[in-house]
Amino acid sequence: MLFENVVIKSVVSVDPPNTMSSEEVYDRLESTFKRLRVPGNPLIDLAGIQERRYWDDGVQPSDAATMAGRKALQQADVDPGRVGILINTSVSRDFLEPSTACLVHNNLKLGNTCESFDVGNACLAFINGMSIAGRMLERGEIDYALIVNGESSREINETTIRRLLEPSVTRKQFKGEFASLTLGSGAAAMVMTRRELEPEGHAYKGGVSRAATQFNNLCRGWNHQMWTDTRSLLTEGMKLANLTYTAARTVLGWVMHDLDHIVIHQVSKAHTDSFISKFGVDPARVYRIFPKLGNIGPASIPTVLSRIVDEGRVQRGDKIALMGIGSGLNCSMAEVVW
Ligand code: MYA
Repeated sequence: MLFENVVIKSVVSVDPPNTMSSEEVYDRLESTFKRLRVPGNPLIDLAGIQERRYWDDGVQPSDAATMAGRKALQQADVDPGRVGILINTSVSRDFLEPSTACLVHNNLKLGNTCESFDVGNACLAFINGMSIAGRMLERGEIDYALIVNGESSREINETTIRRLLEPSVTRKQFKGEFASLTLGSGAAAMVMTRRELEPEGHAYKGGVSRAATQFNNLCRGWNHQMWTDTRSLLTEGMKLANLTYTAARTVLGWVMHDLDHIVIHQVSKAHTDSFISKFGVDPARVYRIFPKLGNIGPASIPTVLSRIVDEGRVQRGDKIALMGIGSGLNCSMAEVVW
């Protein structure tokens, strides 16, 4: 769906304070790497992930999402009482119920007229959250929307390392669980509103989505374990991205070289290089956070957006493509004009 009256007021990210390097992961798994004759350190050499970050003990996904939400509201200078919808988009969650959004809503002291809920769609949920909020704003149902995300990967990183240390682990199992070692923690948030309330806001034009749910078995995760068919995911993900881009060309009128910044979901070096070569993109327009943060799921797109803005890379009027893809498979592409 396309929007004429929806703008972004602020976009922020919060990095966890602690670091786990891929050298450390290698050292802890050295016996398995050697026994399975894995050459080098694939986390660095193939995935391009040097480190990932994690929160202090006891910090829950809702706490991380709250930190980001508070920062976004402060940066937007918006009274929390005017927020009409809070959408939490985290894969990680404190409980099965209540929703993580309820916890964030209470932490931020949002009003009793502010609706809140979680949207779950693997790594794509933040863009889905923006799209839902955009529809409500465009219709004039609400004044301000807050989209939040808080991911915590420590538990799955640790349980995967412990499991892969078992002497019975085969090469097949190692490959199937490799992606879990690329996951990292992070948090991000965005305040969106209507153009008439914030004429200086940055236009969110909306976008297009495509699905290929016949591939819902390529990456399946639980709290303690995730299994991924990395090769098929890359192949089928790239095909779906191509299909979605074709729709974006028609609906949004995109021409790749007219896009000033291409903000893609951050998976790995293999995925980013493959995307750049298949789509013929100028690599300088594709900012990368995966080397330092790993794959932080839905937080990755708003985190990249906040980084390029904070580092002064974005000029007023720049065209920014947001390209998200999530296990399942679903893909969305949306445009922001800064
Ligand atoms: S789900 C999370 C997805 N995350 C990952 O897949 C983790 C990161 N993966 C990678 O970096 C690559 O897939 C790797 C393979 C490097 C693993 N374990 O030609 P190949 C080795 C360990 O098949 P590639 C999500 O985010 C092995 O030595 N090592 O390699 C949702 C092998 O040699 P051999 C492995 O497929 C969205 C060598 O690599 C593994 O190019 C995702 C070459 O093998 C393994 N599993 O890379 C959507 N596999 O075979 C994706 C191979 O001789 C679409 N090796 O042993 C992305 C679209 C981009 C963004 C677009 C936005 C719209």
